[in-house]
Amino acid sequence: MRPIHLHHSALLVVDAQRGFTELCPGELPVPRGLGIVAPINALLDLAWRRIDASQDWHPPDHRSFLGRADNLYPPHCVAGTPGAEFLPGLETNRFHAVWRKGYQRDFEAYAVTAQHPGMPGLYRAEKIDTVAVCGLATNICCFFAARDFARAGFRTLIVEDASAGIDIAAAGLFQDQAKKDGQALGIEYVTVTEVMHGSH
Ligand code: VGL
Ligand code: ZN
Repeated sequence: MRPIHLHHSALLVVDAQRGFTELCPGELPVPRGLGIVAPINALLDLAWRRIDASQDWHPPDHRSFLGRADNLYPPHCVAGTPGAEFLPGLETNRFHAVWRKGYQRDFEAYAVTAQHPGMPGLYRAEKIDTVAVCGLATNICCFFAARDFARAGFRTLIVEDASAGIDIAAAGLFQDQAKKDGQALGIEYVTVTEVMHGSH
């Protein structure tokens, strides 16, 4: 991995929420979702120029929910409920900003950049050229955010062992396909160890 200059880099922690883990089995549990807490905390220790987090934050009748327009997922990460809270043990005090998304009933926002399209411009204005993405789910909300930053011209990495993925056949979202698409876009798939030893 080419070295990362932390002074010009942002860490983006995507949807590290209880509703995407076995803590909320009726929501949208991602296998090994709880296993990402320690690796994300290790990343949070580094001297990133910015640390942003996204938070899936749905109304109770969001279009993605079963029985609604998209009919894809059980209700998950409903605003103000336990499933919407960040993972226990996650060092959320390290977050500089939390970007909520998916809060409009009729608008799905897998990518935080779909809900907040000004983010790449903000990063550019702050002289950030590199974005490291981690969280849940690797092949869905992490992937789509990473894709948007890569398309906007940022060096973009997905830290795989600080993320966990899930295949959702009904939505046509698969882990191996997302990684192929990501690599074709130039997204670098890296490990926490590589970031820790390859950044300054
Ligand atoms: C996500 C499906 C629905 C995610 C969010 O964070 O990957 N996936 N809402
Ligand atoms: Zn959602």
